[in-house]
Order: sequence, then structure tokens, then C-alpha cells
Amino acid sequence: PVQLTAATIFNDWQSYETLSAFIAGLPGVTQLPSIGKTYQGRDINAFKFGTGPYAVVFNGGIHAREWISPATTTYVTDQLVKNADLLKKFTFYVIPVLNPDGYAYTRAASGQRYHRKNLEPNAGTSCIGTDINRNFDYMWSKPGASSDQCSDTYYGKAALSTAEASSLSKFIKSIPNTVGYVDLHSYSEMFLFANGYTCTGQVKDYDTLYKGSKLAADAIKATSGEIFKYGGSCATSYKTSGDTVDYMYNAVGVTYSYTLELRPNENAASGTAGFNPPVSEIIPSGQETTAAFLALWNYVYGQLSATPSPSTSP
Ligand code: 0X9
Ligand code: ZN
Repeated sequence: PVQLTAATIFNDWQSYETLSAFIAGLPGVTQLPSIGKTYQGRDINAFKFGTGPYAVVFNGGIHAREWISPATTTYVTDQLVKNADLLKKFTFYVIPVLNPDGYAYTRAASGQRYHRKNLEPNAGTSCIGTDINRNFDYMWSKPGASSDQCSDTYYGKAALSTAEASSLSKFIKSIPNTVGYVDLHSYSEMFLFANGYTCTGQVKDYDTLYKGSKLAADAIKATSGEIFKYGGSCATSYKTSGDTVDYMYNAVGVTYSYTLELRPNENAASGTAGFNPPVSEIIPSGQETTAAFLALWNYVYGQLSATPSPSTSP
């Protein structure tokens, strides 16, 4: 078999199987039992690395066409496994492609390059798929998602009706001490946190979430010069209901939950072209996102270890 090395795999878009095999072979990485099966019967692969007391979960590939997301998720994993200091602070759980059916469909000659949703059929229509990022069980089916089965933001027949959303929900709830979550998407270069469902008000942890997003954006700017926006999802971008960060923050209680919109910048691309950057963007995206992760999770660790635990409080 062809050897999977960082020197070669980030020079092109890779299959789900190749990305999974590469991560499985990294030092210190354990492949976990599949977290669930998709409509087409693919295993949703998850991996664990690190020995720290706090857990961080991150995933790519919720949206099929956003190819830079699984690639960047894999690149970041390859970098984090070498960071002994961070691995003492956190245990990381990575799902490189949450929507492997959709990803395979966008790569297949007989498929659709710009398909976004999963591949579950909808009754009474030829329009395929639910938007996994509108299918989570917080403010599900409220404004910011569509009831139209043909819409790219179709919220599905029930909250957590998709195998992908329900598998991620069960998985994250099964992990102890989960303090962080990152959902990697593209494109438009933004670091976002709850809430997406409302554009008014601020969440309870706004100040620390904001500081984390600013530090991440600053680290990206220092690494590549790219300018990422940051802030509350709806206030910075547009309204979304039933998305990952609103669910993780409000329903699961994962405080440091972020959606990261990767390259390209919305000033540099428009329409579907933004989902199809040149392969030469993979390594720079991986480098800047690694810098963002280091800045963010080291900041978060400082916040957590500065908080007195109940037993040591006066
Ligand atoms: O709409 C989405 O699901 C995400 N953008 S994407 O282009 N990758 O589809 C954005 C989710 C983040 N939340 C908000 N922008 N409110
Ligand atoms: Zn997306």
C-alpha cells in the first residue's frame, strides 16, 4: 500500500478512508469504536489522543462540499499529536468527517460536487438530505432553518433525526469533562460562538468566549495574515437554528464551543467557488488553524485552572 505521510497527503484532496487511515497511524492516536452508522452504512470514525484532564471534541465535514474542512481537521490533528505540553492539559477527540456519505458523494464522478446535506432521502420528493447543522436539539425548527426538504438548510423530520447529529450528540455526552468543541466549516473566515438562533443579547459566558475567539483570530493573523471575524454567530454572520454550537453550549453545557469558518475569505471568493479552493490552500489553512487551536486551548486551560474547584473554595 501507498504510505500515508504528511508530506504527501496534504498536497491533494483525500478520501474519507485515506484521512481516517492517516489519523489512525499517527503516534499516540487511538481509534475509537465507530460512533454511529450513516444512512448508506458508513462508520462515523472517531479518534482520541492526549492525556489531559479536560476534553475537547472537534469535527470536520458536517457539510459535504466544504473540502477544506476534513483536510484542515486532519492537518491540525497531525500537529497537535506532537504537542506534549497541550496533550498534558487536554484529551482531544476528533471526528474528521461527520458526514462521510455526503463527502463521498461530492467526490464521486456520478455525484454532485456542491452537495451540502447528508444523503438520507426525503419522503415525497427527489430532493436528498437533511442539513445536519440545522438538525440539533436546541431551538430546532425555529427561524434560521427551513422546513422545505429541497432547501440546503432543511432541518429534518425531527430534532436529531439524522444519524450524524444523533451520533455526535451521544458521543459528546459520553465523554467526561468536555469543556471545548470546534466545528470546522468553510468558507468565510470567522470564529463564531453561541448564539446563532438569536441576534440579540449575549450568552452568559460571552466575555471569555469572545476573548478566546479574538486570541484565535489574532494567532491566525500572526501566522498567515488572514483576517478572521469573530463573535456571536448571529451577530457576526446570519441566523441559524439547531446548529452545533447552540446545541453544545446551551443543551450539552460545553462552554467553549465554536464554529470555525475556514478559508477563503468572503472578500476573496463568492458562490460555490469558495467551496473549491486550490489544493495549495490546504497547508496554509492547516497552519493558521493549528495556531488558532494553540492560542485558544492554552487560553481556555488558563481560565479553567484559575477557577477554584468547589473543594478548595472558602
Ligand atoms: O450555515 C451554516 O451552517 C454555517 N455556514 S456554512 O457556510 N459552512 O454552511 C454557519 C454556522 C454558524 N452560525 C451562523 N453563521 N449563525
Ligand atoms: Zn458548513
